[in-house]
Amino acid sequence: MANRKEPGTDLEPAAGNGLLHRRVFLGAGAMAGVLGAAGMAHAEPLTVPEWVTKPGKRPLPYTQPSPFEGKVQRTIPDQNPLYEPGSAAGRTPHQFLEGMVTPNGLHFEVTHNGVPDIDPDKHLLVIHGLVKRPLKFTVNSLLRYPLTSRFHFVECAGNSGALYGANPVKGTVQQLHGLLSGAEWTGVMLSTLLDEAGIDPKAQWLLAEGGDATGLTRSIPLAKAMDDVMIALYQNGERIRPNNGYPMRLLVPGFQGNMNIKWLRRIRLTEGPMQTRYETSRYSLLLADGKAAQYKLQLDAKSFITRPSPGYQMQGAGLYEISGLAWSGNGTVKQVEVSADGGKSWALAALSGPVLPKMLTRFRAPWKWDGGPAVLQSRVTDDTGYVQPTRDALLLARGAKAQYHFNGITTFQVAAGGEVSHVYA
Ligand SMILES: Nc1nc2c(c(=O)[nH]1)N[C@H]1C(S)=C(S)[C@@H](COP(=O)(O)O)O[C@H]1N2
Ligand SMILES: [Mo]
Repeated sequence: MANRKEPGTDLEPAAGNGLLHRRVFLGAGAMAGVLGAAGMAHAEPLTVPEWVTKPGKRPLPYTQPSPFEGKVQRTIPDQNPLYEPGSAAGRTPHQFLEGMVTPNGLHFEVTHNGVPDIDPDKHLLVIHGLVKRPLKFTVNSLLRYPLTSRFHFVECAGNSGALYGANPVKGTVQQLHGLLSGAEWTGVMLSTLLDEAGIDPKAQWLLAEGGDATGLTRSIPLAKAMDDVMIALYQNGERIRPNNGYPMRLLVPGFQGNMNIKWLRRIRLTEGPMQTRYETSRYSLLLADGKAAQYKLQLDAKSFITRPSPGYQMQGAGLYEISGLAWSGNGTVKQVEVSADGGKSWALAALSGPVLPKMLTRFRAPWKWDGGPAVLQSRVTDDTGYVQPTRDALLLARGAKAQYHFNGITTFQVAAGGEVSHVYA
């Protein structure tokens, strides 16, 4: 380095209110200065903790997280009496997680009529409608096809819907944005099976149906199905869990979570969309004039900070790492900016790779908190050039009736005492 400074002084400002250049993450010399900010001086002899003095426990056949991590749980609200029995949402605790992959036990869940108890040996998937040869598959016959593994997020179109509300919800990122998870999915590309069935040239859409009590059905454009839709059998290396669609689910990367049909039992090729309940009265974007936007299926780029976030208590002025998630249903995260002064100035965050299309991307930014009030925001730009809008801009464009697809900027206020809360900018 040409103009080398003493460790600890190499903290170049990148934006207002203490945001530092992401360069501090690169290079050992610079890191030494950064680590010095949080490391505690050590002088006394090392003591022997109790657990070092005796043999530990025998291993378990299927392990669980440490009991000391007991607070890291999905939140499951009580049954809403207005909805079908078994209707439930489980939200991912992003405030406690790191990296880009959600552990299977913490993957969010939206289930409209309970989780069916499916015997994989009795489950059938049928492909019919506008095809030359209707086909049926068992789990075992599907497993004989070439498998593909891809990392993709799933996000409910209702995720973050509370941010359309007039008053900011005083909640954690789990409450605000927990209907979102990311995983490595392995399965058979739907195009492989459709090619085998032989597509009738009249087919432009397909209907996918779930094998649960609600028989959830959604229409999917055939072009999307032929592009990157997968029949997923594995989630992060193990068979998909019952609540996420065991033994097989549809994965429709970047599109509304609701289209990722769990417990998939039927695909019917059609000329047009079928206007099912879940694409008309629900999960459609209601415009200001009361009409629904037809087929806004892709989820636009979005990001939020996971740390520090509400529930997190700052431990005094000094160096912190801001960490968060960014993603786009339209492509790949190009850049993430963070602000500590409510959007007046922005610093580029470092993207912690791999940065993959239609997958969560972890971003990080160094921040020297001066102990005073700060207003934290993140803003993603994807590779289509789309920039995440402010909440005000989104509300203006969407009108007063919108419920779904909220992707505006989230704002967290850090009070002088170090308490973090969700606010509107
Ligand atoms: N068959 C069926 N598929 C379904 C659902 C359902 O209730 N039944 N819920 C949908 C909704 S609304 C969402 S957001 C996603 C959530 O996927 P996950 O539960 O694996 O996170 O599954 C979708 N697929
Ligand atoms: Mo959903």
